[in-house]
Amino acid sequence: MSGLLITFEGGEGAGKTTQISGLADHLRVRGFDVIVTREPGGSAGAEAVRHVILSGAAEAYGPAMEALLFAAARSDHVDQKIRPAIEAGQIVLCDRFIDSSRVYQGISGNLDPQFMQAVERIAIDGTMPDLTFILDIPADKGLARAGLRRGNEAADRFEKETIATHEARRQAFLGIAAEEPQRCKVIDADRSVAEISAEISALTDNLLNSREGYAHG
Ligand code: Z5A
Repeated sequence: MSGLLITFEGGEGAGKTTQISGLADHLRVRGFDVIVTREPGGSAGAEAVRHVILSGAAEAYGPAMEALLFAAARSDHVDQKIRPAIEAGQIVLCDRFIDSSRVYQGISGNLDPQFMQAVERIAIDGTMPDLTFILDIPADKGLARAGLRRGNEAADRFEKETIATHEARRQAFLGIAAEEPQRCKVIDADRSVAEISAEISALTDNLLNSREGYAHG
């Protein structure tokens, strides 16, 4: 039986990492074999590229360069980790994936949609998420959470951008969800961790129950 790919998307501090951990626990209790991973990164080659991108070292070379670096990292991650796990029947929970590139590079970077589609196609080579949770929160609230967690550490390449940029990205994520309602579920992330977890677990259970062979883990 083939596994599943479930991705988590949204702005900074939306709670993706927190919710992935909660869903992993829920699914493991149900008896599923779960792996948790993230982008950029998740495989040795992709983690090497992660540092280059998040340090801001590539920023000066423009959004197309960054889009290609994210795609290179994603290609390695899909080949080395995600696709083998799905083929082995595991449920892969991934913190950010294609929608982050569509929003941060494609829309914020104002890149040609055809360029972005071509790059995405090469990077994932047919490995699309089965389900995507878009954690939606006003940008100022998400940034405040991310700031609290970061403490005295410096903001990264993306965190230091303006509230207006973050809010535009929020709208871009909602736009993707409106275009792909079957795959993307918008989750109100401005609630307690427990409330959000309960909704995400229920939606995931619905998907699993609808797939033959998954009903009992
Ligand atoms: N990027 C890109 O441009 N293109 C791409 O293709 C990809 C990525 C894949 C990765 O940064 C950056 O790369 C990202 C986009 C860009 N931009 N930035 N920055 P990262 O991996 O370092 O960080 P992130 O993905 O942005 O994570 P995050 O937003 O900073 O955090 P989060 O995972 O969404 O949230 P969290 O760690 O679960 O929670 C944050 C804090 O809030 C933490 O202290 C929690 O305890 C707290 N929290 C969580 N939930 C709640 C609730 N419900 N109430 C109150 N407090 C909460």
